[in-house]
Parts: sequence; structure tokens; C-alpha cells
Amino acid sequence: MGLTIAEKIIKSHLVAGTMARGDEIALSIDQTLTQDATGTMAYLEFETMGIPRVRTERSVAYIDHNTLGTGFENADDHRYIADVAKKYGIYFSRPGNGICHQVHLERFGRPGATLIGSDSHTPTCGGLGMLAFGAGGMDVAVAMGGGAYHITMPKIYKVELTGRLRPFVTPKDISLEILRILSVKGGVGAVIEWGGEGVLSLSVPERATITNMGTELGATTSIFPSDERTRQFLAAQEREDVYVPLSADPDAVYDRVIRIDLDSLEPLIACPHSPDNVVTVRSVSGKPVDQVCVGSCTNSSLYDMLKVSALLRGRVISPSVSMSVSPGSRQVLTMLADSGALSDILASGARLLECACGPCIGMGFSPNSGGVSLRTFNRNFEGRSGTKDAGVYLVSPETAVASALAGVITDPRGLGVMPEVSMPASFAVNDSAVIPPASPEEAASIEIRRGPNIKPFPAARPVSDALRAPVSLKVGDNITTDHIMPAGSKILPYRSNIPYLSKFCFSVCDETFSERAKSLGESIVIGGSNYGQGSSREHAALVPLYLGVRAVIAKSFARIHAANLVNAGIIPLTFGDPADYDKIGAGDVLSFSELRAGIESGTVTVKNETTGEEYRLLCDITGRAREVLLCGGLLEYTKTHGGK
Ligand code: MIC
Ligand code: SF4
Repeated sequence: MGLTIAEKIIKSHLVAGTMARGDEIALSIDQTLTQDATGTMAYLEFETMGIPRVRTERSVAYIDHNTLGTGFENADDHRYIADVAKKYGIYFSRPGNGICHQVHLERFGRPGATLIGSDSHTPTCGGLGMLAFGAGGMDVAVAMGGGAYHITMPKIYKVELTGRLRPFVTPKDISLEILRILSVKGGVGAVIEWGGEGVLSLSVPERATITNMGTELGATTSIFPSDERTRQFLAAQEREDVYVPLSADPDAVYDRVIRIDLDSLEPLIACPHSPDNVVTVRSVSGKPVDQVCVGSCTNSSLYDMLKVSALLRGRVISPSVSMSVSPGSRQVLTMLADSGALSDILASGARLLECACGPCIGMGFSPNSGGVSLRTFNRNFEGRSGTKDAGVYLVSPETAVASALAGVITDPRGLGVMPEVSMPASFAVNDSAVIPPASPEEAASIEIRRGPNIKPFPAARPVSDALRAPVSLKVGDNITTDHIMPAGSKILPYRSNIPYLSKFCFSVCDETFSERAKSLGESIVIGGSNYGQGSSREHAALVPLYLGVRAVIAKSFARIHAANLVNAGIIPLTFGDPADYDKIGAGDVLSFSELRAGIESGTVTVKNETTGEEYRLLCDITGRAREVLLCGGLLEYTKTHGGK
């Protein structure tokens, strides 16, 4: 039987398990990446492992999320990460060099290799034919130490693209279409492989828009073949030496095949507050727009920026719109400037922001109260922009420009003829903003400087046999990590300070949660389906741990968050009968007995002392995750198992 692309890479990196769907597998990891918002934790965790130098082919630490530096906190964290990088053999991408995923795609990713990153959009490098996963910081720390990455062998879906995109219809619209078809839960437990003749018409950065947005499907990862387009991209980045062709065997077997006809696609838009709330741009056109943002790791490549510039050339944006443009990398910005395209953007009245995440993570540029913001980003979760009552819509760069010009949501096909945008044969390669690590000899004498913002992370505890605790919070479906542990400019500087962060835990849902959880001592959270979707931030587990949350009982979990809960020693449980969700209320006291044995067998019984009822719960995690949980989390486990 033939193999899919993902299976080929899994097979060549498999260190334990078999490729039977649903089995636990362990993969060797070639490369890792971190960003600053999750990186400090990942490196603090790496340091506790006592390993002198990373054991990967390449590990890169990016600074891209928080580059505002509104106080000493950021500067101290960045200095800490720079010191750690230098000492332990990690490349350090300085602030301003660009968004981790865009830079990794340009400069480091390679087809056929494995990558894990402490950011949920790490699958972006799947656009290059790389098998790339988002993971919690602890998993990345273990991989840097040479340990394997453990996941459940995913199902493999194929999306077959036929035809060719028409003018003003873009890869972003393909991403929105697949979100419309599958929803934010539809990719859970699956790798999405892209194929079909339509793939050939997409360049690597265009493919990367699609693999980037695959995260919003809940997918384990997404991947494209490595073909002539891949070779061209790598050659233009002066990296043709890492090119290998990679495609699925003709008789590869997929768990599901979805077809998208590119010819019949039209511009799409995701309405507030979910990336799968997708309709045609046409159907909402005319709605007044306050703000338009182009950028983020989804749509900030040179090609995207050149298209934006070409469409803005000689035009002026509507006086009622505030527009920002953030190029994805220093390479993109340099080439925009050198080609003169930047001047057209500036002349239109748009604002240039730094090559960083910026507004995507609420770091500045929050919309006005009740504002309508059109963004080329990947997430429009409630409150993420920094303005709780704003309505954020996700669109392509073309739709963003058409709407910025008109001041209302506008189908870009009304702009007339799409100007010809030609890509240069080579990119401006200059890695001066990537600082290489010290040699092993020099490394020993490097001292790591830690600012006062860096606080120890909370200690997990081994699961005990009995647990009796009240429900501190009950939430509904699709709760994101932005609900559990919000980001934004007021909070992001404290990503290495769990006690401070804890004041904001669940504040989007309930501002009294933090105080209540603390006063309860130990407690349990009840969630709906797809609990923990979105970001990979392990803070969404470490902060509840700090506040005494011992278990989360949900209808279902998002993959990375479930792994983060286990790594933090919090028990993820699902309802045996989803109808029991309705029978538990906030404040009910739940009691478990023989919990350890229950976790081992996969079935746990819990008594609701408030109502007298009993419910059957499932602990649906793999064998190794069970051991990690019973030990009290991944750090404890790694200490006792020597990082194996
Ligand atoms: C995001 O897009 O939500 C982030 C910020 O990049 C996160 C990481 C984080 O929380 O720091 C992600 O996607 O994992
Ligand atoms: Fe940065 Fe936004 Fe991409 Fe997350 S989704 S890595 S915040 S640009």
C-alpha cells in the first residue's frame, strides 16, 4: 500500500509506535522554534533538564510577539532568551527580523524534516513539505534536549484542488472555504494533506497561508507536496541544497477526501467571533469598516505585500478607515522598500507597522469601541484584538484593500483588472539579524541574566487517589486559550510571571474567576466541546494549575491544549455521556475516589455531592500521557525518565 506525504515523513522519523491510526507514536524532531511569548517558559523548562546544548539539527528562538517594550519586563525577557540561546546552541532571531513562521519558512525550514514550535501556527512550514507541529513549551524543551515528540497517529485527510483561482480570489479564500466545510473542530485528530492539479499554481508562501490557517481547523498539522515550486522558492532563498522532492504515492490511502474547485471559489470572509463563521464577501458588502490590518503570519509574504501595494498604487484609502500594514519579515520589508512598492503603500495613507505579530495578538492597534476591523489574520476570537466589543472579520489582502479604499466591506472583484505582480527571481538574503550561538567551548562561561519579571513556574503534583473539589467555573463550547489566558499589550509582558498572569485567567468569561479559584484552594472547571482551541500557550494550563485547578471535565478538547494540561499535571476528562454536561452546575462539589486506577483504565467515576448523581468520565489519553499525568506532569516525568 502506498504512503501519503505525512506518512512518509512519519515513517522516517518514527522512534516508537506504529502508523496505525489512533496509536501513540513518538517522532524524532529535526528542528524547533520558539517565540518570546512562550519561549521564556520553554527555556526555563529546558534549563531544569540540565542538558548542556540542544541536540537538534537547528533550534531558533524568535522575538516577534511582544516588541513594544513598554517596561523593563520585555527587555529583560528578551535578554534572558538571547543569553539562553547563545549558551545552549540556539539561533536567536532579533526583534524586528520578522514573525517566526514567515522567517522560518524563508530561512530554515526544509522539506521532509520535522519541526515543533511553541506556537500553534508552526504548521506554516508545511507549505514547504515539512511536517511541522505546534506544541506546548515543555514538549519543545524536551525536543531541544533530543527527546521525541509524542502524538496520537493522526488520520490523514486529503484536500484535492482542481482548476485555478480566478483574479481576486486567493489562498486565504481557500483556507476560509475549508473552514466553512470542516469548522473549527473538523480537523481534530487529522493531518490535512493538500494535493491535486490546483496545487501547482500555488507558490510556497501561498501554500503557507493555507497550512497556517489549518491550525484553525484544529488539525494536527497541514502539509503540501515538495515540488518544482518548492525548489524554485528554496533556490530564490539561496537554499536549493535542502530541496528534496516529496509527494504522496499514487495508491496512498486517505481517511477522507475533500474536493475544492478553485474555479468556482469567490472571495470569502469569516465573521465575528470565529474563523469558521464564513460567508461570501458579497453577502456582507456595504457594512462600514473602521479599521483594516494587513499582515500576521498568515498573509505577510512578499507576494501578499506586492499585491497590496499594486492595488493601492495611485489610490487613497477612505478617510473613515485606519489601515496598518505589517510585513512578515525584514526580508519582505527590505524588498518592498528597494522595489519602491512601499512608497505606494505609504502614499495611500496606510500606516507601516513593525515586522512582528502586532495587532494580531492585541499588541497595539486595537479597534475603537464596537468597531469593525477587517484583518488578513487567522483568528478573530472575541476580545483578542484588545477591544472586547469589536467585530473582527478575517479576509484576504485583496478584500482588505478593496474595503479600505471604499470604507465599507467590498468584494475586490469590483476593483477592475488585477494588476500584474511579478516576483523577483531571488530574495534579498541577509541573516545579519539572526545571531548564531556561541561555540561549545565559549558556552560554559556564558552567564544567563534573569530579570525580576521571571518567576518560577508552578510545581505540579502527582495525581492522588482521592479528589474532592468544587466546580469553580462552567463554560460553553469552543472556549479558546484566549478566553482562558488572554494576551494583549497589558498582559503579554508577564508571560514569565505566572502569579501576575493569574489575575487575568478566564477574565473574558468571568472577571471574578481568579479570586474565586484562589479562595477555593482546589477546584474543577467544566467545559463544552473543543475546549482549549487556538493558541499553544501552555500558560492556559500553568495559570489554572497555579490557581488550584486539578481537573477539567469537557465534552472534548483541542489537541495541543489537552497535551499542555497533561504536561502541567491537570487531569483532562471527557463526559462518557455528553448529556451529563447539563447536570453539573458551577459550585457543585465533585468527588473522585480511586482516581489513579481510573486514569490508568481510562474510565473514572465521579460523584456530584451536591445532587447525589454519579457520572462516568473518560480519560482518553495515550499510555505515555497517562504516565506523565500520574507523575505530576512532564517535568517530573522527564526527571524520572532521564528525558527519554
Ligand atoms: C497566537 O496566535 O495565539 C499566538 C500568540 O501566536 C499563540 C502563542 C502564544 O500564546 O504565545 C499561538 O498561536 O500558539
Ligand atoms: Fe503571531 Fe498572530 Fe501568527 Fe500568532 S497568529 S504567530 S500572534 S502573527
